[in-house]
Amino acid sequence: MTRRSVTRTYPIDRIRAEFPILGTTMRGKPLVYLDNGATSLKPQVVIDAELDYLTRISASIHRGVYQLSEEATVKFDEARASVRQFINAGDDGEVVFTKGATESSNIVAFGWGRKFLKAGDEIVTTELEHHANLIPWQQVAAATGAKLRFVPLDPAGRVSPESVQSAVTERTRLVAITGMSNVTGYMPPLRETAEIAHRNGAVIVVDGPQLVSHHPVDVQSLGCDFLTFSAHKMCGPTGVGALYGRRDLLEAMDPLLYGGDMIVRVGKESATFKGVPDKFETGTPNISGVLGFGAAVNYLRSIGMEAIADHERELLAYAARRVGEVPGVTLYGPMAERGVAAGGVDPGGILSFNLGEIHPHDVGAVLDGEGVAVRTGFHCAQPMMQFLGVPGTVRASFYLYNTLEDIDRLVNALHKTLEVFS
Ligand code: C6P
Repeated sequence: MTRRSVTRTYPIDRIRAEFPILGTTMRGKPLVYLDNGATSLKPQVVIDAELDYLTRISASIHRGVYQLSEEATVKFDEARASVRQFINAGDDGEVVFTKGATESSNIVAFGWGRKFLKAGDEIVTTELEHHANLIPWQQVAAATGAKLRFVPLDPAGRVSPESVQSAVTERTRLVAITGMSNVTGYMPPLRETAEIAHRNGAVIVVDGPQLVSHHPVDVQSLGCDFLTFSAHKMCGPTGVGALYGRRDLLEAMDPLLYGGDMIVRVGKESATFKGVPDKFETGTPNISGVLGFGAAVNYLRSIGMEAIADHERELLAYAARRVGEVPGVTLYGPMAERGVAAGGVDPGGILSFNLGEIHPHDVGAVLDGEGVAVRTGFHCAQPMMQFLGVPGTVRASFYLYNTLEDIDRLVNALHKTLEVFS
């Protein structure tokens, strides 16, 4: 079937055919998957990469002198190079494999924050943050005596270079900010924020799982010092992700975990450690996951992140218009202004809304019955819910394989919800 593609050149039918799960049903209806903010679907090439390791290689990395172990090590290193290229990091040592963005944030918080912050220092962050980029900083503040300061948001939940500047002082040592809100899809002005942080002698940590999976990211041109992201939100497996860190910063940090494979020499009383990234990767890693991660970034690059971002931009504009027309709908964030975002920044492919007084979970349950998967609730971002003044929202989040028909199915299901609750 040929779908109404948003642009004539975007190969939507081919892309959809590459995701086996899109041929399946949910509650007896063809699946409409709009929960990409939580996790993405996996294309066959990623499944194959994991399967190949599990069926044909299976050996551990860095340890064996035999062929299978050598092959595992080579493929593991190739995956790191692919991830480095994907974000344009300077060298492979700046890419640390982790369990995901949450672990990446904690490595920075404990390895950098706990080591270098002290009483009187300030950590600047925002109410936009996912808990993964807030709670570690709360913990660091409590342990070191550093203070958290929040960048003021405008009524649509945006920050500006001026509002960032107003929160940053000469005591600011670190700015921790999302690359893209998982609630509204809003993307803060990162380059300007990095410049302000650096002008004041602070480092910047960008919480990137939503940004990196949906938009081209170049860590060098953005000027970010740390970037966290997760494979599973970008067509890769769960349980694996990455921390990008500037080499000099990573070298100065302490690891979060200690054990095998990170050491140079171990005596009875002390040990010396390898350099980056090895000192952060103790223990046997998620090898099949890392190989799947490498396949995922190569797959995304083969389509092109610009093309994916354009596709989602069109889907979002259509969704904001169609969902916004459903009686009783309230949209949140920049899309509440129908896509007209401040500072020339378009929001990413996320639409958060409520349907009259109907509880988001009730909306989600009716949508589920119609074969439409969305996320409902507070999205691990309670301060953002407090800012919006709601306990939760319904969130439709789009990705490379979604279509205008998916949005039509969402809208029909919302009308059905209104009927059910009338
Ligand atoms: N957001 C969502 O439905 P992990 O779980 O470690 O892969 O990613 C954590 C994380 C950090 N930052 C942002 C902006 C995120 O969106 C997430 C994960 C999912 O919105 C699960 S709560």
